[in-house]
Amino acid sequence: MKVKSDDALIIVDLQNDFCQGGALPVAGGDAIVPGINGIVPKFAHAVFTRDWHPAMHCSFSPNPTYTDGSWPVHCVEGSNGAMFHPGLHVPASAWIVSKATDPDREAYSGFQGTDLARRLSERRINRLFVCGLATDYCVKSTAIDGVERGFEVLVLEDLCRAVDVPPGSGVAALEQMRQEGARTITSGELE
Ligand code: VGL
Ligand code: ZN
Repeated sequence: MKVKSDDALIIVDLQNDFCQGGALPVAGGDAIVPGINGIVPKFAHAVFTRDWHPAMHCSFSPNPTYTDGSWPVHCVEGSNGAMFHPGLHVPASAWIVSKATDPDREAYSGFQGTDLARRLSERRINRLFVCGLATDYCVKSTAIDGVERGFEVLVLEDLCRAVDVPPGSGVAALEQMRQEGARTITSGELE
């Protein structure tokens, strides 16, 4: 599959807190970094989203269950945990989208409460290739939101990892994305 000039790559939340040693580690999160670095140069447009919470975010709990939307404190704006993984190559031309910045509102999708949609249409983007963390939360939500907003969405299955609580939610998320109209592909299919 050829990458075209009106395609955008969306790299979701490849941040320290979602990787090994972080506050909310996603198993295998670090392992997708080299693969992502390998495909970023194929795209004329690369969007890096980041979870960017205020210190008192509504999703934070001292006893998080994960499944009810409560999480340990993570990705506090400006903190080391909120920084992109140190191995991730973020080009100077990359565009960074901060989300879930409102203390009272959760936002898993990169479109929610951001100018992502407007900027994609300004640049006449038609297809979105989505990868990153986590498959069952922010990747899923961003991909489905993209479909609903009229984009053709392709999820790079091998370059995503899931929280997977409860177990199986990663696989279920991929299935749900397909049902909602996204395609799942692997990075090896990209020319
Ligand atoms: C995410 C849980 C809480 C994600 C963000 O990036 O998938 N998951 N906040
Ligand atoms: Zn979060």
